[in-house]
Amino acid sequence: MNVDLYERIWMWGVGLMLTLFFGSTAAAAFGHQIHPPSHVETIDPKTALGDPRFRPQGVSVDAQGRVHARVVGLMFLWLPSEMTVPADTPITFHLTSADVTHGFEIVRTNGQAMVVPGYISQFTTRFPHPGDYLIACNEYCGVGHHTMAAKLHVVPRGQWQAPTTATSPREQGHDH
Ligand SMILES: [Cu+2]
Repeated sequence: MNVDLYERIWMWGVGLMLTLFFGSTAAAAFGHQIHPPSHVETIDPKTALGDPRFRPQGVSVDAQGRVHARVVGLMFLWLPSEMTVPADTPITFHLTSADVTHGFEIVRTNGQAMVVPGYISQFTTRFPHPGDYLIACNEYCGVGHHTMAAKLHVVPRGQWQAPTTATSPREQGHDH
């Protein structure tokens, strides 16, 4: 088949661009674990603080040994205001808001998600470097917005102690 030279150049050019675009998306997803946070699970913001999916708030370990961090945002604080997680371990964050939209940002990491009332934002990330990280609110939420902050302590994996939470047998079946 005779394809004009210019047409052939364009076809190869388009092919190269598409490879580049899909390749960079794949590299971000599989190489750097950068995934868009999910917002599919719903929750009633009025009862978010007492919702079994957010009890206990803070860091917990599930039956499979995975580490979860459950955080509720409300004007003008993150609950809990302090968390300790192990370095180099996948941490799944579950976030929701009890009032307005907030922005959960673990400064200087790729941990970031919009926190929308009525929805549970979820993302999984790992922190290679131990240290103290600031969790800020990056979505203007009212007069006290600038004070809305929390602390994340990332400690070497060997030094981390899984929190022992007093979970009653009644609540154990509700862990998602
Ligand atoms: Cu805010």
